Amino acid sequence: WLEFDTVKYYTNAFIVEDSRILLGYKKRGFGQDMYNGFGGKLEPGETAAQAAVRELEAREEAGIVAPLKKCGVLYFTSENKDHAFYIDVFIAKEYTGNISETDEMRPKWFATTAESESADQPPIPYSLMWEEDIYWIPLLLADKSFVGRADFGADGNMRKWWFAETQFD
Ligand code: 6OG
Repeated sequence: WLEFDTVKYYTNAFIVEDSRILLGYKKRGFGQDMYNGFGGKLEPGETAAQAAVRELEAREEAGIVAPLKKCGVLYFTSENKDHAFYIDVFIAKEYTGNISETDEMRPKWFATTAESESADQPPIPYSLMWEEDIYWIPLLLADKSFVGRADFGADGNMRKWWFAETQFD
């Protein structure tokens, strides 16, 4: 059983179109060399929705403007961390702006249907993503809302997890 003094609050945003999803290859920091959505830690005085917009719009990450809707709540613990992670997940089904690489993230589109796969647009690379993503990304793609929790051991592997569909509004 793990106890944590602090929970750090993060956002994670995904752009999902009819047959593709935008992910970013993280070039540095936490989750380096893995694909993920675009997000980060809330700043003091900020709401999660504001932080999610800032992470996209302020060009800190992929330089994108998109109408975001909250679609998930995730909670993670790790035996290697002295804090737990609380993450609000956001989805946008359209965007404006040029998707561009930054110091932190290299964006790339992935196919969400077999028909839309191509050399440029491979299937979602679950083996290069956080281990629990495969449990909730399918709900995100199906336009469902979800909550879930995963607990990671000191070896970095997931020990226990639980994910469920829910409704926010
Ligand atoms: P920065 O350190 O870049 O914010 N994050 C996770 N995302 C997934 N899919 N699975 C996890 O399982 C995660 N733990 C953290 C939250 C880190 C970014 O990584 C996300 C943020 O979007 C353990 O500022």
